[in-house]
Amino acid sequence: KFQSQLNCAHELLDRHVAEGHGDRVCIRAPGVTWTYRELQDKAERIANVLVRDLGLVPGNRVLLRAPNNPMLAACWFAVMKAGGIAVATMPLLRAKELKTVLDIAQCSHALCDAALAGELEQAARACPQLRQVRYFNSAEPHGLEQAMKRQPSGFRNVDTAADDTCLLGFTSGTTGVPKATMHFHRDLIAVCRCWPPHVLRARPDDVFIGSPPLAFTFGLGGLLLFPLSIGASTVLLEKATPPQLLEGVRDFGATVLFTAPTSYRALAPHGALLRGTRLRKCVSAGEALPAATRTLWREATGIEIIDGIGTTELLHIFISADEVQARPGYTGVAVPGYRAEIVDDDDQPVPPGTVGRLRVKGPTGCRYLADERQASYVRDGWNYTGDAYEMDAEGYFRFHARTDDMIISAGYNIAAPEVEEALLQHPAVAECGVIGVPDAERGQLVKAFIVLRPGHLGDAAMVKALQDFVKQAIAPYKYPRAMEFLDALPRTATGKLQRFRLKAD
Ligand code: 3SK
Repeated sequence: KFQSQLNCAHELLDRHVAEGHGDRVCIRAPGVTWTYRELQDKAERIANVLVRDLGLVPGNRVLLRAPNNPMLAACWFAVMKAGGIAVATMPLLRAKELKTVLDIAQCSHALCDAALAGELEQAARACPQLRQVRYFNSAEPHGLEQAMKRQPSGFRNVDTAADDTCLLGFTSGTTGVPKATMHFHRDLIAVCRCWPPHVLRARPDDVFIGSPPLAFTFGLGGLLLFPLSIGASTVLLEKATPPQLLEGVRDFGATVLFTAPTSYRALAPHGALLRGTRLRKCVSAGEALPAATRTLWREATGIEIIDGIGTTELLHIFISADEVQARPGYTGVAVPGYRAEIVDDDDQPVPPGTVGRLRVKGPTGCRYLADERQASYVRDGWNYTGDAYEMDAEGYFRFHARTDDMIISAGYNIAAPEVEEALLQHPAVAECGVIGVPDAERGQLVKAFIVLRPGHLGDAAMVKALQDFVKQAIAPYKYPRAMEFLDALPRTATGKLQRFRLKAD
């Protein structure tokens, strides 16, 4: 059987050096600037450590654990070059969660930032398959940097097939049971050739920055694959809270920002500070972008957000709209290269304007590693994302809910995010999450969990004010009949609201 050969490290990194752009700035972080040649040099030394010192053979799985920093990027490329499979993990994972990942992925090697050693050491004791662990960003004699010094620069990339797996992306989903999604070398190149050139349209002189971890495929694409695929530069911040992002955009002259709606909302009051900076493109994904947040951001900064929806299963964004196409309340249209449809419960396409299940087909797709949920995610070549959407006659897609976030109350279908969006327009509301709770009379009752902005009180008067507000904003039957005030909402490490935890409480 003919197999085309492709190693994504060549396309994303080595090619730039070979084409004479080795001196271009590739990665920046506070106190660090690496050119493309420097990143290649580090990645090749690490690849040599992996193969010569640690006995890695192609196909071995390597757990990567670090906040977003240059050494994490170098380790990631080293694994690609050596023909390994990168298993990137969220920095906040605890030992128990790490053990689950190590077991599902059957990792034989791990490269970990020394600052995050504790939980990995604990997990490793219960994972005999994990044979080799090395720590970086430390001066200790057995650290990765010391081992790199003993290795030559220069490494002949393993001649991987285009459809060899190179990445296991973990998705906790909203249910909390993790699944590993397998991606090939060619998938990583495919996502660089679909959304970025058609929607983002960045340039080699762009400077990317953002908050999503490289362990989340939204962050991997936005902060590593996409900038490097066009020879641009990326800023990796270990901590990217809203104030740190603001500072980062200004200090590094960032031009392209990737973050989530919650972060745009928190940044918006300081948006005026971004006027006069080089920032020109702002991308939102990870959860639905409320129309109110889009407006808030445009008014504060003058920049129209590029919204998009992707999934870890499909690797990156497949529905999106650029600044000109953007329509408030709509995610956008199918990204060139992908097809998207709305179907009913029998998998039959529905007419425009009808809410149904979103299914998507394209150059990337879901391949769960040994997980029976594959059969329900992929049917007849279509990926069923688990989102309820509607498409209008012009092919614009409007998000309604996760299919399991639909609340059915007294016969009405109520999309939790729609109620959340209405609540978020009230000046006292900082964050909110809406779920359906069992109710004898109505089947389900709409319940809102609310985090108030400082200076507001969660008393009976506030409940009434918010209920009246929602009744004015959307169909009155959708108003939250139950309400609870919290200090914070449960979110995943990537910032997604965990409605299942609100349901469990
Ligand atoms: O959640 C999303 O919208 C997303 C976007 C890009 C890549 C991955 C994901 C999950």
